[in-house]
Amino acid sequence: MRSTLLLLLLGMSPPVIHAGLSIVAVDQAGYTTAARKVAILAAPADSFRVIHAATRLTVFHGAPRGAATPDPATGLELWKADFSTLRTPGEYVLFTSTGDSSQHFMISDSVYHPVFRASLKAFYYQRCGTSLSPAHAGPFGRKDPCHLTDGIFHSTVPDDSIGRNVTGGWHDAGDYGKYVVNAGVTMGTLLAAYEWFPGKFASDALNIPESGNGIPDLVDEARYELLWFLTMQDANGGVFFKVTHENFEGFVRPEADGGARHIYPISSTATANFTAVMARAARVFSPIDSAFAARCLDAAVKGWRFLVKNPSIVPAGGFRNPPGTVTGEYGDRNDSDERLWASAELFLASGDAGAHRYYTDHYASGGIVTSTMTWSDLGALAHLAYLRGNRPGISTRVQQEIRRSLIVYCQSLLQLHDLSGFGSALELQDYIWGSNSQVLNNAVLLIIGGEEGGSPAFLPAALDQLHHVLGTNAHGQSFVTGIGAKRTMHPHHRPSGSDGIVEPVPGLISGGPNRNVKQDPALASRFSSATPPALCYIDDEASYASNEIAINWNAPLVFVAGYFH
Ligand code: G3I
Ligand code: 9MR
Ligand code: ZN
Repeated sequence: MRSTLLLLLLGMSPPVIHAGLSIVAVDQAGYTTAARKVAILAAPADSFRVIHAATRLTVFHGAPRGAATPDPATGLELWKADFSTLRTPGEYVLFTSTGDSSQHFMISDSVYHPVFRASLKAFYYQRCGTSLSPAHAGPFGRKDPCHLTDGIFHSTVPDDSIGRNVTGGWHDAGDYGKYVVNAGVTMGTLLAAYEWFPGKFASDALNIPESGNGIPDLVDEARYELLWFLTMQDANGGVFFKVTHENFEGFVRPEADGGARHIYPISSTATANFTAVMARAARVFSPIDSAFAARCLDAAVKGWRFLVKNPSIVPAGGFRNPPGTVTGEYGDRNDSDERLWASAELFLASGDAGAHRYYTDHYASGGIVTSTMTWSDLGALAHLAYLRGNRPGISTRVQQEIRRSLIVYCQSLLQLHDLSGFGSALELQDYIWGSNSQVLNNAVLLIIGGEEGGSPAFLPAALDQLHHVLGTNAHGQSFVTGIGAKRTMHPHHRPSGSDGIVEPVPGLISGGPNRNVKQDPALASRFSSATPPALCYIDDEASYASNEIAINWNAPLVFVAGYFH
């Protein structure tokens, strides 16, 4: 709301939405020297030139290749300008013979370093229950801690009328709520990145309060969330669903957001996500802080016991908001994928035979890797954990089956990628709320598929997913705040909308195109069900269904940018 006001005051018109005309879309963070480099043009041109930004010298000259048919996701006719053989580091612009030009971009082997750093640092900015000092947060800091009474006095949990201290953790998204279910997939992804590729995620210099303590900042940042997780577990091992107001708060500073925040009842999806995360955390922390690792494992074991004792979904039918509450529901009527994930992680952390049996009894029901992970579908994370795990007693036969299934699934992603004008491995129906996270989670699968001996085309296709969210898309926009010349400027993010600073908090990724345009009024006023799905996006703070940010969307960005940096 703040940014719209600014524009009005300056007498400027609101941002024009890109109909896809005359765009020259590039990855605005840039390209590593050896990588494939392809700009996408939405208008025909006989030739294109890449120009060195400073010297204005033409360093590459080529002819675009046209697509035979319009791109289904955008309805656009598209052309590819391939300049892969340009490998000299520098800053460039691409011009077409018709006079269109790209945003500036870099070629260098460190282009994803800022993306990785910013996307991980973004979690620090999401911290709740603390102040953010100017030394670490610059202009995006706050003197006073927020939400210090979370859960202490108010509770919707029966028999828990005195409440409990559930301060800390990260704000979920553009709102200030804290939801265990969504934090589950987030933490699973972040800790997986570290567990599988520790060398790539070892930076201890992101300028968070813990930087320089000898522990990778990713692990320190994860611990901040884990400490909150621990507060959310009841004595019976079950885990409370969320901590929020009854209604979404206004666009106010976090520290100005007073009033009651409630703890909502225990759910089995929350408990299973918690169990999986705690088990993985136990493994990650074991060489770093064995006492903390033991605490995590103990919590995971209690969580698993609760699940074993309650074999059907809790509450019956899945968690629903009680009357009067409208905050995020993360509605999920099926907790079997969460249970599967918990079983795999607990077995890998402790060797628990019951958990192992649960995994091996259930892993193949309905196929193995059949979907990409989301907050509601943890199947892929369960299988990847088992595949990448090692523990005495692990079944190499099951691992081999998972590997084969993953590679088949990645082949289907590769096909989607090849059919897509802008290289995203999405089907038309995948352009839903948070679609950019689907793009990046597909990249995570392609990375692991590539690492596990799949096609040599998997890794370049994974990198194309990163290019897609960093600018090679129908909006010619980097969806990551602070990255790229034309980038998300008006995310649905309360801290960014209430700090009086033009630049939003950096390192956050927009949800992205959402074909269900009735899901917010800003989308509905611009688009209809006839709009091609990938066009249904607007960089407007009002558009929570296409331009909010969320921790579970940032986590795969950290994974993918960190992998390629
Ligand atoms: O899965 C179905 C798919 O089968 C169907 O074809 C498609 C067509 O409508 O819908 C899919 O469901 C979507 C679901 O997300 C799947 O992820 C729903 O339409 C969509 O409404 C739902 O959106 C969720 C949104 O909350 C509203 O409930 C987002 O995933 C979720 O990320 C978002 O989370 C919010 C929290 O509630 C509150 N905090 C902010 C956060 C981010 O916006
Ligand atoms: O701001 C809320 C956002 O974080 C949620 O994802 C979204 C989910 O429905 O809801 C947003 O809140 C809006 C509410 O739903 C309707 N009134 C306007 C609110 C945005 O300011
Ligand atoms: Zn807070």
